[in-house]
Amino acid sequence: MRRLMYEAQRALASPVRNPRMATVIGRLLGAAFLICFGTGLYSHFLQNPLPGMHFATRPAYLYQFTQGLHIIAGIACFPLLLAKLYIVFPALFAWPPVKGFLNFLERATIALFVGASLVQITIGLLNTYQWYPWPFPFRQVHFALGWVLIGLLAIHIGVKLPLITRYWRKAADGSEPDHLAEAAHPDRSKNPEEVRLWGTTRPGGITGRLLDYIDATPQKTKRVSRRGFLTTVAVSVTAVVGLTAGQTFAPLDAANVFGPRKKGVGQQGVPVNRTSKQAKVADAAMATDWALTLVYAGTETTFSRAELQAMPQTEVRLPIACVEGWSQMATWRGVRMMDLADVVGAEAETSFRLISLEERGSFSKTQMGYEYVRDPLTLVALELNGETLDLEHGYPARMIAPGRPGVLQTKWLSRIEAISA
Ligand SMILES: Nc1nc2c(c(=O)[nH]1)N[C@H]1C(S)=C(S)[C@@H](COP(=O)(O)O)O[C@H]1N2
Ligand SMILES: [Mo]
Repeated sequence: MRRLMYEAQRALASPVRNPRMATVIGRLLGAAFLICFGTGLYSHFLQNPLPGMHFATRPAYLYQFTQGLHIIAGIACFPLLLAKLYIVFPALFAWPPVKGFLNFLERATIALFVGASLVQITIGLLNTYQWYPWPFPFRQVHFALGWVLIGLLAIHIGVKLPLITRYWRKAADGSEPDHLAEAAHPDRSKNPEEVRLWGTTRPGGITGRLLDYIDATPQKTKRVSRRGFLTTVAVSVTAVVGLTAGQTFAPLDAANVFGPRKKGVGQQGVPVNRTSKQAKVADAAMATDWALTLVYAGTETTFSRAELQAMPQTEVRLPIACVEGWSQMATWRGVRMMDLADVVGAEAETSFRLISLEERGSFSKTQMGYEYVRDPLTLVALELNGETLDLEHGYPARMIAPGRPGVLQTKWLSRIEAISA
């Protein structure tokens, strides 16, 4: 077995399978993980703020930017993670598989790390397509796994720190170290003990034929040069990012082949995530007696649509920036939220609860911190792109505010209640 494993490693040896390459790809992957974690936390706390948390409302595209980055970095992880696994693949054939307790812990955390990473980026990607082929709640699991991954990343970096620091820079003479290949080729190893131990004669019979097979198949992989490998990784990352980033980054829209949403597609040129049918609001939204109720200090004030239209109207350019990574800029017109707050006499630091006509659904009730209430760009919108708001975009009235995730831009508004501090 030992010999078989050794031969497997030898056969898999390649110029790209070395610790320098593992470090180069590893730090890109590490950076992508950190970006995903940071932007993910930001998105999470916007939706579930801890008591006393407040957020920047500007720039207005802040969330479009952070969440776009989250999805782009997450998508880039696919080729990067595959590249990393390709590089360290021969380590699977180390024999004995564990050399003591610490080594066991190290290998177990790596196994967990790889598994959890694959699950995380896969469910994240499927979520952008609104496809949930699993029985658990996506957000909670994605959030929890994020913490698990950051912990495992810290352990992994800690354990590999000596290697990482050693191979952080290119060797002084410009050559790339060939650590794994060296270890796998006894004839090239500097350790004579290793050479003597492994010898060169092959066993016969089945084992021998298996070795012949292993030795013959990876001929192609052996020829993978470092430059070719890095080019492949770079092209793959550029391709997967370039072909999806257009869903949030307008200049790349034409190349948006795989991104689940296209700009300009949908009623009034804006994509729709949840339809009036799915939300079961069509009847209530089209009812002639619809009115928006504001509740402050126990007093209810109602505004019919005509009354809202009679108030001063403001036009703003703000994006819908969905947590699922797509975003779309649009022109909205309606009543400033701060004007409504003033009409009912709300104090400057009053936050509100936004309640939709939609009766079920996790976004039928959301909260709006006073920093958004008091931002002059925050509107109870009545018009979109120069027309009366379409039913699918929240008719009779919907909330639109700068720097917030799409899920908090409540459609089909019904009530706006002050949250007593
Ligand atoms: N009441 C209600 N409002 C909602 C939603 C919802 O499910 N119910 N979906 C939100 C989500 S996830 C997004 S991205 C935006 C999309 O707005 P649009 O359909 O006008 O593009 O609406 C938000 N407002
Ligand atoms: Mo969304």
